[in-house]
Amino acid sequence: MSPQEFYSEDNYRVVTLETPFTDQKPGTSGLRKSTKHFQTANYLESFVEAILQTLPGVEGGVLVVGGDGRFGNRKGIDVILKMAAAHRVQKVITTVNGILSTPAASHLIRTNNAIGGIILSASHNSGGPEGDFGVKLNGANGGPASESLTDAIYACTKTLEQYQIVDSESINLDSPARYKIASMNVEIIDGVIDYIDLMQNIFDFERISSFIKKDFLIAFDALNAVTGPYAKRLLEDILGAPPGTVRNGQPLEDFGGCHPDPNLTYAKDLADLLLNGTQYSFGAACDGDGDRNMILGRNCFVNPSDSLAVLTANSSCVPAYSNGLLGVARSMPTSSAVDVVAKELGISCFETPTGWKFFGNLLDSGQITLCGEESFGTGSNHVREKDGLWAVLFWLQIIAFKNCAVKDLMLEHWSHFGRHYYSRHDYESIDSQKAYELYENVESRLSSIIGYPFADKKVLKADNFTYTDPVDGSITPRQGLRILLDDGSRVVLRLSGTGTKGATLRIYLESFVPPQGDLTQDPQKALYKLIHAIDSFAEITKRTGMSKPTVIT
Ligand code: VG1
Ligand code: CO
Repeated sequence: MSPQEFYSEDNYRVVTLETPFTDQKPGTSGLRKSTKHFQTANYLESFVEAILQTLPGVEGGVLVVGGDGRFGNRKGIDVILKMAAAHRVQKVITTVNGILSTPAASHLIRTNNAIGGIILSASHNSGGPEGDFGVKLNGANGGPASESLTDAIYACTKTLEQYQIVDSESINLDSPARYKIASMNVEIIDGVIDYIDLMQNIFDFERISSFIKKDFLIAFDALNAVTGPYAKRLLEDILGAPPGTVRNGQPLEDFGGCHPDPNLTYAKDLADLLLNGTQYSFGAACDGDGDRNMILGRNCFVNPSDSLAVLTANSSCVPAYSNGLLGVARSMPTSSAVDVVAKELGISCFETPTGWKFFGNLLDSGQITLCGEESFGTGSNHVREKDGLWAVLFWLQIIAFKNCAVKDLMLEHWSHFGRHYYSRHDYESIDSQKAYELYENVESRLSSIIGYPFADKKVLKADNFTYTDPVDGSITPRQGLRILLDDGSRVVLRLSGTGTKGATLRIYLESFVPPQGDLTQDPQKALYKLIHAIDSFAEITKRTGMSKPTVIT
C-alpha cells in the first residue's frame, strides 16, 4: 500500500489523490478522452468517485454498468464494481463480456428502476490503446445525465481529495452469474435478450421477416463494435436474413481498426456496396455504442434529417406507433424536413440543442413520441437514448409495408413534402485556439449581417441559439450560431463537444426546394452558394488552412 492509502473502518481502501482531479466539464455525451489519458493513475477512479458521490440514491440503489467492448471496457467495469461496493450500492447489473449498447442500457435502467447507468464508451470515436475511451452517465429515467447533474459532478471533481474502493478478486464476466462484492450483489446478464424483447413489442417481426426473405438482400455493418451480437440475433437468427448479413459482427477492443462512426467516410465499405448498385437492396451501420444509424438503399444515401422525417410520415406502419404520435422533436442543427411532416400531421415539433439529454423532459412528460438529430441519431419514447437498431427495424418495417425501394420512398416523400437539401461539413482536429477565435469572430459579427445579403438571399435572423425547456423552464444558452435566410435556408456553426484532438468545427447547411422544384440534385451542388458564403464570412479556409472539410455528410 502506498503512503497515500489507508483502510477505512469498513475495510475499504481509501486512496488519497496526490494532485486534485481537475478536468473540464463532461461534454455532449459524458467524459471522453484518449485511452492514454484514461490510463493516467487514478483518473478513471476519480471520475467514478465523483459520479458515485453525486448521483442521487447510490447507497442502496441499483446501477446498470456495461460498455461497447472497446479496450478498457473490462478493466473499467471491474473498477466501477469495486467502487460501487465501497459506496454501498445494493446491486449492479452488468452483462456478459461487459457488452451493452447504449439503448439497451437505457432500457435496463428503466425496467429495473435503477438509479442510473454507467456506459463505458467513446461512442463514435475510434478505440484501442491508441484510440479513445469514455464514460457516459445516464440518470434514473434512462437518458443521458441532465445538465444540472453533470454540473454537479464537475464541481465535485474539482475538490475531490480521495476515493474509496473495495479490494476483492476481479469478477469473471464470461457467462451469466451472480456474485457478491462486500455486501453488494452483482448480476451478470445476457445484455441482448431484454432489448430484443423490447423490439419484438414495437415491430411486426413476422411481416419484416417474410418480406426480407423474398429477394431483399441486406448488408449490416457493425464495424466490430457493440451492435454485432444484437444485429446477428435480430437480423439473422430471428428475422431470417442469411448468415453473413451482419458484417464485422464481432466486438473487438480496437474495432478491428474500424472507426465506428456510421457515415459515408468511416463506413465506406458499406457505402460502396450500396451506392455502386450491387445486389443489395438495403444497408445499415451503427456506431460504437449502438445509438446511431446510417441507412442506405440501392444507389441511395438517406440523410439522417430526412430519415427522421420519413419515420414520422410513415409511423403508422409500425404497430407501436399506429395510433398516432404525441409530437416530435429535433435538435436545432437538424434540418426542418420533419417540421413540415409534423405540420401536416397536426402535431407539435420541438427544436432542442444538440445532445440527447435535451429530449428527456419532452419524452418523460409525454409531449413527443419520436425525436432525432442530424448526426445519425433517431429514437422514440421506448427508451431515453437514440437507438440505432430500432431505426434499422423501423426502416425495414416501412419498406416491408410499402413494398418499395428506399430510393423510391425518398422520391415519393420529397415530391409530397419538398426536399430540404442538407449537409454537414466537419473540420476535425483544428488547433483549439484557432477554432475558438474563428467562432468568436463569427459570433461578434452576427448582428451586423441581419438585413443584409448572404448567398444571394437576405439574412432574417442571426444569433447564438438559446433553449428554454418547455417542461421545466430551464434556460440553456450558447448552443450554436445560426444564420437564417429569408427563403428558409440556414447555416449553423458549432464546436463539437465529443472530439478529443484539438477542436472540431461543424458547419450545417440547409436549403429548401418545394415539391415542384428540382428534387434530384447533388446536395453539395444545391448548397454551393451557402458553402461559399459561410467560408468567406467565417474565414474558414483562411483561419484553419484547410481547403476542404475532413468529413462531408
Ligand atoms: C455529437 C453529435 C450529437 C450527438 C453527440 C453524442 O456531438 O453532433 O448530435 O448527440 O455526438 O452522440 P458533438 O458535440 O460532437 O457535435 V454519441 O453517438 O456520442 O452518444
Ligand atoms: Co453513440
